Amino acid sequence: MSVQVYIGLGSNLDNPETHIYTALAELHSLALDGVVVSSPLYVTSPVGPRGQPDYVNAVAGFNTGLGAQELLDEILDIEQKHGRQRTGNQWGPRTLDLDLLLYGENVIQTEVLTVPHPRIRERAFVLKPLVDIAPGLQIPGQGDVQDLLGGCDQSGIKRQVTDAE
Ligand code: A4P
Ligand code: MG
Repeated sequence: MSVQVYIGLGSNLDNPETHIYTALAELHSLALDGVVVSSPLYVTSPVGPRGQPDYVNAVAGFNTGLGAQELLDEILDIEQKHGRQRTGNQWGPRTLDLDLLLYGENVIQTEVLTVPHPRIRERAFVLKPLVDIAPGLQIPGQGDVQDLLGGCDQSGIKRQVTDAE
């Protein structure tokens, strides 16, 4: 079995760029062929409580042989390795957030897992990097990623400029 999956990465604490690059490397162990396609990094204005630092966001795509629940468990483990603390502050600052955005074309609703991720369509910080690596992708029940991005406010989304550029 091989399923194409997409993971959203976000960080706004404790050197976010390093958390994102390290997490992208860690995702390789979950990919069937070890290949992970990653978007550019974006610096994004926080959605949620004010007064928190800007985020760094990216999206990764790969094929996996893991089931959806196994994959969720693995990404929650990676979050823990990055010192993620759940403070109960919804949408509050975090060292690393990994969201399972899409698991093939599956629609999944269990007590602990909702796929597609419930807030994809409202979030330019997810849609913009997703369009970069998967233009034309259809989100089950919601439509084309590019159309969804066109309906979002993209003003708070800036490409991260790295030393290499
Ligand atoms: N869970 C259910 N479905 C999923 C899924 N598809 N992927 C459950 C991942 N987890 C899923 O997650 C709580 C539980 O959700 C997990 O244990 C899992 O069983 P969490 O990471 O503790 O919760 P959270 O991330 O704080 O909440 P939520 O509502 O998922 O937050 P979001 O939607 O991820 O938003 N602003 C910018 N600019 N950039 C950001 O990245 N992120 C957030 C968090 C807020 N504002 C942001 C950003
Ligand atoms: Mg989350």
